[in-house]
Amino acid sequence: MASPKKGFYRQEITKTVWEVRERYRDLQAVGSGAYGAVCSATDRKSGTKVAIKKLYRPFQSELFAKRAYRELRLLKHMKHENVIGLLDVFTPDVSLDKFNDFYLVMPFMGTDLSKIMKHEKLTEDRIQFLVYQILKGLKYIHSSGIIHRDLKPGNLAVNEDCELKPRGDPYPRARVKGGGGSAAKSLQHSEIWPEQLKAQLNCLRNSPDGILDFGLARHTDSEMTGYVVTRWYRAPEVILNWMHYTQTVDIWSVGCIMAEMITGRPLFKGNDHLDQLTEIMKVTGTPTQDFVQKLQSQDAKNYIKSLPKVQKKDFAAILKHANPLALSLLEKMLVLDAEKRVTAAEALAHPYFEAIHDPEEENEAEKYDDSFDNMDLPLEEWKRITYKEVINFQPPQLPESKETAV
Ligand code: N61
Repeated sequence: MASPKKGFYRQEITKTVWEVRERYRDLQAVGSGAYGAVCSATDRKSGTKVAIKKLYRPFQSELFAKRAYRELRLLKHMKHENVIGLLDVFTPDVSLDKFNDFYLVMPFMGTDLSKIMKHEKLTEDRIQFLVYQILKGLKYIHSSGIIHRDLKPGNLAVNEDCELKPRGDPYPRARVKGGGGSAAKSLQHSEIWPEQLKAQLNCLRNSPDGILDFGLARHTDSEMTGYVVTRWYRAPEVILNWMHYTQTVDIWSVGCIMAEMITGRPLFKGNDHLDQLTEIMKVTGTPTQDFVQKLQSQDAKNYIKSLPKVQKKDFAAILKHANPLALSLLEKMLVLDAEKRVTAAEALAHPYFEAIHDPEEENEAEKYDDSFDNMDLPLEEWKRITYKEVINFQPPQLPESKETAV
């Protein structure tokens, strides 16, 4: 094996060779899955903790290569504080001819919403703040033309920024006392712990045994079958393949996540696809005639028409003691008819967020060109365009104060 490229070093981590830039130190395995592995590391240049993803043999087939290219392009496009983005991408290979591996560097996210919800009951003001940030991230993603499709608590990283942690206290969040949830408290809270509350949308898949799987691989049918978290946050039109879906599938997921933040329990825990639809309709009521007409599938139409009629329930009856403005927002997100659901941009302007809503923070993205998604290119072509993207990557500007000499 040739010696490492200048400025790179080599080490073995869980039976794989990692060859990374010298600025990244203290690599530690965080998880691995079918498509890659992730390590945490310290970035000596910025002094921050980062996550480095190494894709598993990205050019072993056209399919793997396309998936790798897609993840790189998506992550490169995302430049928003509530959406996972790229700090760096590099290859230890010296030329296109030798190009076989590349590494993606992202800000390290310490935990995710599913873990947080397991351990503690979220206070009213944290719920408001987190949902606001999720919606900001979603407005940004949607404005670029991308649909997330798989939003769930395990896909919402919550940053525990070490720099803001008071010394000697590993769990500063636990010290945040909440309660009543007045608007004034929300503001106070966000001023004290802005980073701890930062939610970021990503595509991290965390299976029950802690094995991570990432990226764009679609869930398999078996992963979506039975009593499984992977399906509980899915919009009804996705679960049952009712129609071509739109961006508001993600709004449905946010509604489910928000309800769970309030009660501490998943809202629609179906045992299987149809049971889940029954659970959903116990809340939304069986659909109206004009909705049934919109369905593309005749089978779906017949099935829905055959269901016993159920009245819509008031969210106040399901989520007792919840803030009336939170209920009003939920009523607008958890609408069976996708065309009638609020958009992320509309939801941000809802009175529930009045105290923290800042239109200047709610920016939009440039359009994302996904035309390659419908292309079948030869392996060498995927490799060439991926290499080009790696080489022409421009790192985000670091704040002056954080830059330290290596
Ligand atoms: O999140 C991704 N990939 C990703 C994100 C997205 C959108 C949200 C823009 C839609 N699409 N894709 C493909 N990858 C990823 C996530 C987590 C991860 C590695 C890669 O591992 C960690 C990241 C940070 N901290 C700890 C682990």
